[in-house]
Amino acid sequence: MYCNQCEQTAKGVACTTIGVCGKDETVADLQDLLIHALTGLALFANEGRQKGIVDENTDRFVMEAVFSTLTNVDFDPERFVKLLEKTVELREAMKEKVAAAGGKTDFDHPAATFTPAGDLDGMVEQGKELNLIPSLDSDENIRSLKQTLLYGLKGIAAYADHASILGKTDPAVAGFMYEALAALLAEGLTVEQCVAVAMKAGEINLKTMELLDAANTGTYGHPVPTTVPLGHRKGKCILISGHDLHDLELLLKQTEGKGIDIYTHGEMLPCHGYPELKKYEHFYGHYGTAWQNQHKEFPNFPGPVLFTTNCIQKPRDEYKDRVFTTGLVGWPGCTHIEDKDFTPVIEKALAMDGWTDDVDNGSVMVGFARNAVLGVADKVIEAVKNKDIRHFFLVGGCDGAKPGRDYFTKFVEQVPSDCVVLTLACGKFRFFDKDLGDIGGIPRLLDVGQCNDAYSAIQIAVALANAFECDVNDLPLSLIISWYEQKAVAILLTLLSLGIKDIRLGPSLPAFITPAVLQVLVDTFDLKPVADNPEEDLKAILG
Ligand code: SF4
Ligand code: SF3
Repeated sequence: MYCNQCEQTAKGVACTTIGVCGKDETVADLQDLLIHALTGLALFANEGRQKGIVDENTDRFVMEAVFSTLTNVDFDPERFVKLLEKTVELREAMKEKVAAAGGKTDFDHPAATFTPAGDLDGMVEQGKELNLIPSLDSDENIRSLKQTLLYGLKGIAAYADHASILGKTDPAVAGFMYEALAALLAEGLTVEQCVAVAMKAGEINLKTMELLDAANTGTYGHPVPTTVPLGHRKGKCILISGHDLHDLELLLKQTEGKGIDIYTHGEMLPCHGYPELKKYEHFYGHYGTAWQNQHKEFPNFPGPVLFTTNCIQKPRDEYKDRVFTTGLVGWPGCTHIEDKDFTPVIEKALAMDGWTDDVDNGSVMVGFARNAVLGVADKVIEAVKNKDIRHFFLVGGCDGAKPGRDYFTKFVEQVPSDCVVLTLACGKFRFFDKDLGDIGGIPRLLDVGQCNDAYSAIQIAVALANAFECDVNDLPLSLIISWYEQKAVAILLTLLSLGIKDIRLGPSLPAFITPAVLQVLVDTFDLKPVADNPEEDLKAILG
């Protein structure tokens, strides 16, 4: 195996024997083989697009399959076998349609004719032989850019999948997915060509996140500022993790009147702000922090845990029997709920003790997405004009286990009192419970939402730029981004495609970026790694 798609990759180079995330060689080889098979399908689907062929089932399947290879989503080898078989089945069906429409079908790349072995072991062998990442290109810089593109595509697939679950799709997104997957197979690309496709990925990701925003707010209303208890109350309980709002709604409906309280974990925290979710009386509070702490936190939660998407870690034996998965997330040996009937989770909750006391651990505020923030835009603009607010910092992105991530905690702690911090995604758990007070009634810490709500943060920045009649880069706004998995890569590409400069990225730069590619990013976008300490960055930004 050779995987370096996430920030915690072994030795800052690549995981080659076992993933730091727990992904073993079997799953790594199957995931690589799946990407290979999908590039083959993409050759035909991309050609099909030129002939006006749009197959919604294929579009949806490809998003699910690509999303399944994102870090900390699916660790179950059997599911990859099925995805591989289905990919080739859909490829052959697409090939027939393309042929019937008079399109090109004689692609000579091996991905176009790939046949999976008859069993899991055979497929693992094929994945090993393929050696996907090293084989992407012989030129290390082109390979680096192709990896950037591939990982950005994984992020796009995640957002597209979330949006389509709530009925929002755009054929242009899948069309680009095919074009870009096919581009991974192209030989002789230049750096400029690769950068251009990566920038287009950023644009398409913005479109995809806009779809997801419309899906979430259209279904559940615009988030409103909401206080969320961090303690618990006596009673049976279920913890829900991941990012999927629809799964949460189904769980809330299925547990109504059963005497079970629902608690959010990780990226589900912002769900408390949605009117159509917060209306449930048994949707009680939030438990725990970011994904990397689940080994410490889950043993102490007296109920089952339902995972809806990333980030799952290998469940410890002491709680494995009460971890359930649904949707694309999977861990071998954990009960997977395919049909969204959460009865096994409910039965588990009823069989367990639940909380036996009431504990007040304080609370946090969520719900400062674009509608809420722009609803008080006048106040914000006036505060900036009066110099009550000097600067905005967007401190957000993924969390992770690296010790260097305390940079983000210290950064927020040291932000001067006349500055506002916007945050989103699970990186917020480094400081989410800090009381930063307010500036003239505007809270100094505003939780915009999940990583899935990056669109909302971008819209806030664009609206401020419009109000001040300036470019986003001329706003008193700085982006301090923490990354871990590939949704962050997609968001970064979006920010770059919007021409946003001077982003500080940490805790370390991606292992898949070569020095030459980094130089292109520095020269074009002033992208920089976070400094060793926040004082240095704050001084550089605020002068
Ligand atoms: Fe390693 Fe990250 Fe790949 Fe897991 S996803 S194998 S930790 S690089
Ligand atoms: Fe976090 Fe996995 Fe990226 Fe959604 S939950 S931001 S890491």
